[in-house]
Amino acid sequence: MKQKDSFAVNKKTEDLSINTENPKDQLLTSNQGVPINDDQNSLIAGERGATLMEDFLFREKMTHFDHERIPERVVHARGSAAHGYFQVYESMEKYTKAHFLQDPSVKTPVFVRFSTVAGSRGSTDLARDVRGFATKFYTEQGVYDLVGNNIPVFFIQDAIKFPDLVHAVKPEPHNEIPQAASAHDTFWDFISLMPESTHMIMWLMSDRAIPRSYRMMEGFGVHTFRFVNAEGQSHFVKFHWKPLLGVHSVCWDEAQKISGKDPDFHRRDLWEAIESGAFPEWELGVQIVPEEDEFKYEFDLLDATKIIPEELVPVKRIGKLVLTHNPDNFFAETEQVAYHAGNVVPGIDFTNDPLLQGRLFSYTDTQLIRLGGPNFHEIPINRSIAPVHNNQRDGFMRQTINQGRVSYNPNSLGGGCPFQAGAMQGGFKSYTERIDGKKIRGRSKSFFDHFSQAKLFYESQSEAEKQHLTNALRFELGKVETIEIRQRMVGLLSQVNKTLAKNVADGLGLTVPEALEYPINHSIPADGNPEDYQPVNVEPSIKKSDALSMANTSKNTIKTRQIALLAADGFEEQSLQNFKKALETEGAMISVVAPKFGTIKGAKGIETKVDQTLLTASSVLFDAVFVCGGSVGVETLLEEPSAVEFVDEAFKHCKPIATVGEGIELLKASNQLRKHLEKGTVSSIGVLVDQSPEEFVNAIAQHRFWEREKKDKNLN
Ligand code: HDE
Repeated sequence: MKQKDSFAVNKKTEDLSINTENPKDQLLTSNQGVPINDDQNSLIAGERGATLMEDFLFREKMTHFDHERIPERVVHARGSAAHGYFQVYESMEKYTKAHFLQDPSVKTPVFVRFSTVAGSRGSTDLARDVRGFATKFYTEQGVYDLVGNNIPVFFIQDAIKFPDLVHAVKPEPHNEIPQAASAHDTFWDFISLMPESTHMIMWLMSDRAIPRSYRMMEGFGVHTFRFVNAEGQSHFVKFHWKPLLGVHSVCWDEAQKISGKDPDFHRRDLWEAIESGAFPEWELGVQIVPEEDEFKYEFDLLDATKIIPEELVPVKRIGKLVLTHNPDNFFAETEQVAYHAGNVVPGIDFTNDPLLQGRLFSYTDTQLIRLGGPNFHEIPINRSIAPVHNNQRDGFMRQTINQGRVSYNPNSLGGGCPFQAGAMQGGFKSYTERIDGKKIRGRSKSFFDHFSQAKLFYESQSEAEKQHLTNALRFELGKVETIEIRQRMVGLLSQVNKTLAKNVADGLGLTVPEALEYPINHSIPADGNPEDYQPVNVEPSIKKSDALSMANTSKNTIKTRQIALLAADGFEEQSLQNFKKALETEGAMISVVAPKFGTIKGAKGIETKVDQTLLTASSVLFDAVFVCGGSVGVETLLEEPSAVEFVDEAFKHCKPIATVGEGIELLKASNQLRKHLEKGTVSSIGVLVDQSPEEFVNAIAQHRFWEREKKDKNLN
């Protein structure tokens, strides 16, 4: 009786499946709908007796629980997703008949899942890894999936090597070590024998592989696809996602620390941005190449280890993706969503890229086991919003109750339904590509240039980026125990850039081979002649591409940046208010960080709520830090080693730091900061003493001041 009363009073519920208006719907039931009287105790034989087999409620609950997990994805197991929409800017009818790319007034619903590749479901977000960027468009012509990554090229050219690649990068099979990391022997053993992976390795060792946020990374369709218009004409197309917040990364030392402080850093960042109404946005970009230009370039459009430099074919921005709401249920949506590189709609088609062709098989195949049978398209998150009519029937977990006796075509009993869709009804027709060839196992010679774009990438990086890339290789190869593998990698790197190879070799205590011999390509058939499989030297038509360096990304906003305001009792109120207001006006997220929770009292007695303590917060979780003035407050902070560490680490990670008045004393408590303060050149490297909030806003928009590393070599 008592319980009933409290239930009646507390009518508010977060469980949206419960109808709070209908008392019957508020009752706990079994899966058969039988109301449950006692969900606290098992049915037992006497007060201290054994549980009875008859307890069908216990059995049902426990059996369901025992089966609550499904196999995780074999790759991309760890991910986070959100709902939103896509809207095209202007009709693309010249190139494609895809409906969702025609009408600028149409908002196509989407579900986007971001992921790391190698780690398990419970692994850290900040692993050095490729990020998946998969978009499901629920179009009126059916589901279109753009299943991309945040790196525009791939490790291998032929899908048949994918299981080898994944076996090599996953934890080693004898001891399941290491988790979510490529820094181990089997990965680099494989890579050192696969020259075609060199370009991808440049990207993977760059800071692109440790993004600041999912919201601040680019996405790429990787392969060349086709647009097909209503006249049946085809254009080659490469897809890009361009984040409106710019492309930004953290540094490696920071990434490793974030993995401990908050392994859900990216997941939380995405979730919180959307909850706060700061909806993540990307523009869809396309590089379009006319059919007649197929052989115009020094690389093969079908080779997924190559980009089309933006200087050769500019990226045209054709529409916007906005993520507007978080999933209601992680399992039902993020875990059960099934993307497929082969889910295309009329107007979008494939090319013969052998990597893409292999993917067309793999996705459904893996989902059959992961989602338990052939009906996973009926799971709500995977359902098409366009009506589905066909003669497929039955199978595990079938939801649709098909009526009638006709499940074949042609039929007369069903009036011939469902009819095939002709051109007028938008039926999908594959592009009628001319194919002339012999059946072979092999690879086109046009795929044999493995280094020119790796060079292009490296040469296009800023000095800081080159340094990070070098250090990443020194770290990763430093974790490799087999010296021969390290040596082989140095040999491969020497094909890209001699300084890079030398700097990596130095760190490993090795030397670069004098003669630049081509590395042996072991990816050849049993009776193949190694001579025929050597990489070929191609002179790239572009030597440097600005689009490849994150240093050239847009730096005009501090929206959603996390800023810590370090303060303690006795802080100076006016400047804290001024900075807080200026930062919030620009859309930054502010946390007052103090020695303990509750409120802190300013010098004039004004109280401010504390959001984080020095124990729960850490500098690596923020983009910038402001140290409040006020002698008493600063004295207190100086007594807290973690407050000193906070600014010291923020400086080390090249983050903007600002302070006013006595706050400078906390900065001086950091050895490295003091040295720079004494030299008096700090504002050029993002340390702002007694400057305006506006200056601080400008500094935060720069993201990082990597120049600091030039002065302190051993920082990243
Ligand atoms: Fe995938 N990939 N992949 N992949 N991939 C999967 O499908 C595969 C490749 C990508 O958030 C799997 O349902 C092969 C390139 C993303 O659910 C699997 C090859 C690109 C996701 C699979 C590739 C991707 C996957 C594992 C080489 C960028 C996560 C679970 C031929 C263009 C999607 C699943 C999500 C997932 C196979 C290479 C992107 C096994 C065989 C290149 C973003 O089917």
